Amino acid sequence: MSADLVVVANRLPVDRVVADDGSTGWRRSPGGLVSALLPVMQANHGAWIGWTGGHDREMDPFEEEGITLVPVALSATEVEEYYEGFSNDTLWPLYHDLVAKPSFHREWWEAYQRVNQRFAEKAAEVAAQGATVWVQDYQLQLVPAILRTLRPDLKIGFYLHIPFPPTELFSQLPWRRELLEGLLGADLVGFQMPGGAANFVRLVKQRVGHRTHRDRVQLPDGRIVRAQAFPISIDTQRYESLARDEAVVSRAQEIREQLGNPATVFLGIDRLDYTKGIYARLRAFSELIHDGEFSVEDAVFVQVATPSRERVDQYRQMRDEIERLVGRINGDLGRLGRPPISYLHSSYPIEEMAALYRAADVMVVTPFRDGMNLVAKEYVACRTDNTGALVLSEFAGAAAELRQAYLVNPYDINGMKAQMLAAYHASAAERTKRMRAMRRTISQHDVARWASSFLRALKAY
Ligand code: GDG
Repeated sequence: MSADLVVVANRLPVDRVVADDGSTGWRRSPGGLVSALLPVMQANHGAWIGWTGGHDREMDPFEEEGITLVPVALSATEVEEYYEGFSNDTLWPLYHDLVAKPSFHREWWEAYQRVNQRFAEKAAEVAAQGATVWVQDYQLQLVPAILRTLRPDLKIGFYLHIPFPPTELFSQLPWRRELLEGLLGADLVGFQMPGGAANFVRLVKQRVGHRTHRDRVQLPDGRIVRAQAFPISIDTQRYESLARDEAVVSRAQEIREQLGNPATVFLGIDRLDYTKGIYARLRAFSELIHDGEFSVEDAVFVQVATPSRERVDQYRQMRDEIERLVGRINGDLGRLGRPPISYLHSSYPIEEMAALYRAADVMVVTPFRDGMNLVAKEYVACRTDNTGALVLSEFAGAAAELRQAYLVNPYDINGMKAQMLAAYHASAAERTKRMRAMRRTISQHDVARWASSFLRALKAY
């Protein structure tokens, strides 16, 4: 097999499904990355290398959605050490400003190296002569350098979906130099924000000792690596047309009725993750009721918390803390049939997500640190009538583009309360003015444009 465009990601773009008769098949995973990349991959004899999500035996490549899928097998121990361990309990907290304390374990690092080697070998096997390989995200930062050694003929791009931390934080990592050298195997290293790219270049100079100039790193062998920002986005049109769909419109109406037709519906939708600031935001909302700013008849908060990484300890603890808080708030401030917070620990089809976005007057997105945050952009895309208000953390990448949101510092509960209240009281004209401007931004910057601008920059190299 020889593919001209190869994507290497932790997960394949499909999920295994079991039918009623017990037979198994594959279904395309939800998410913008998959729908943005599929058309380019279909047009370029594409191959996608990734883990299936289970504890697998070796599996042969197969065709699905017009591209070749190449499964990578992970043992149960590797899932524990490479994925839950090094990726999600070392790198994830370290790259998100130490919102939680990262664990450093030498066995996890060894598994991370081993698994990265396996992904790189697969890519070397399936890529055609001179092909383009695009490696995705923090789980695979060693792949570019391993792949370059195996296949110097390839064009290699890397994209980091999460923030790249400041030098002082990154430097805690016992394997900091190896990770930087791993990334330097790429021709182009893409980040969400210019700040991440600048952090990377500074670290390379400091820790690896290469010469750098602006967004360029000069390697001793003459090769140049560029580090640039490519802020990711969503399939804007898809969300707009979903939001206009009749079934979605009437479901949005029904959601408001089920909530008891309050004047204002606040909404939060997040993976249940400690970076997302769910606890502080619910506390801020409850204090507004407690302070008498509005009552449970006036406003309710719907919080969807999608289950995530449930085998990692810190996630279990955080879930307990949030659920205790919700219970306390509803117990203290609720009335019969009127809990101030409707908390849903569940995931939903995209149509239900669009209905929730349509049903919400104020969307509250308050991560302590977030590479981009697509939920904020999806909300804006679904407000096709220019209504609604967005409360958004300054520390989400999305804040650089969605300047007309009610921006907050999620560490400042009083500041957050003030902005939630400003969004609550804003006139229809004020909300429309802000929403219209944000909608213009995301209609011009969608995920297809993100993918094509990265690939164009890589090819132009
Ligand atoms: C990482 C970075 C960066 C959530 N619950 C359901 C559901 N979702 C969808 C949302 C959204 C996506 O998941 C979450 O994306 P975010 O960007 O908000 O956050 P992360 O998962 O942390 O993503 C982030 C992103 O990568 C892309 O580069 O923006 O900063 O952390 O699309 O809609 N979708 C469905 N049901 C759910 O219950 N269908």
